[in-house]
Amino acid sequence: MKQVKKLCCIVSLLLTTLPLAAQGSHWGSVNPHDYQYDMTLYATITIDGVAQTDLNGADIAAFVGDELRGVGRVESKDGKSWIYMRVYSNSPSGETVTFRAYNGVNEQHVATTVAFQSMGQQGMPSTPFTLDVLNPYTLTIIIDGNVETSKTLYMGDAISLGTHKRRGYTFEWTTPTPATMPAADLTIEGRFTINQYTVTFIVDDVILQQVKQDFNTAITPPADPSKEGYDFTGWTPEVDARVPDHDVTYTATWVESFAREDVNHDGTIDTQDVLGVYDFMQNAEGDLNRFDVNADGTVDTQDVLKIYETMQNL
Ligand SMILES: [Ca+2]
Ligand SMILES: [Ca+2]
Repeated sequence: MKQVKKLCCIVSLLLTTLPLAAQGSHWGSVNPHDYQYDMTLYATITIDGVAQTDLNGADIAAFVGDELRGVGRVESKDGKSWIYMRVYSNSPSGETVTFRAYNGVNEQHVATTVAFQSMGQQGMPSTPFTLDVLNPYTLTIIIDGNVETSKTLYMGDAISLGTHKRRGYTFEWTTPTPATMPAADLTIEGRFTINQYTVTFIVDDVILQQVKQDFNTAITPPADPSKEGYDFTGWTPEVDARVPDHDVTYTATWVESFAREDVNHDGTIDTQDVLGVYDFMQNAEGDLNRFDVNADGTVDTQDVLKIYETMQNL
């Protein structure tokens, strides 16, 4: 029983000697004996740019890097209140002191920094200096229903929307896109819409077929056109299998059509064509296919006979 009582005494002694500022602070406590130098701060805060008249609940701590160097406590006198903080260091000057705040739910960012100076003082109870505390907010960017970005930003941070390009599609934002983060969570949404392009088929300067089609859908050309005295040789440029990312026009190309017997392509079948075949047989100059009237792969008297036969039947 005696021992229990003794233990209680030690515990209560420990509690009463703990620094006041450590009580209830989210940030823990600093042992002043670990440090040679200190400075004093008298601060007030803004939260998201709004000056705070009631500092109760403000839980501010000073850091150098990730090392806790001081914890603030709220003091009041004559109807005024301020945050009092001793900040410790083992360097008389040169360290940059940053601050962190906690609102009971979230850790908050503090934009203000102070250059450590041994024996230094920032602010006074009557004129405390201002620590700009910023609440964390979530920026969510949703593209076509999928979350592309979800990150923590603070009021005033620049919002980077990223670039959104897809071949054959047009991108648009469907919600406002502020340049900087407001003091609230923000969701920005955008979507891609497929583009349509005009696909045109032209025959001798006349539009044979013209349709607006979605990008990358299959192109179905019209049936091959025909005209007397000509053979259709295709579309130029060659018809794409699918709609490219621009309008396209295909134009019919033709070659004059001739009977196979009309080897000199003058529109009549006569002895001039026979002479043409003989000439090829002797010199083998020109396109064999053109003089190979019966299309058997060789140019010989059989081709001449074919011309004569046709001349007799005309
Ligand atoms: Ca001829
Ligand atoms: Ca032949």
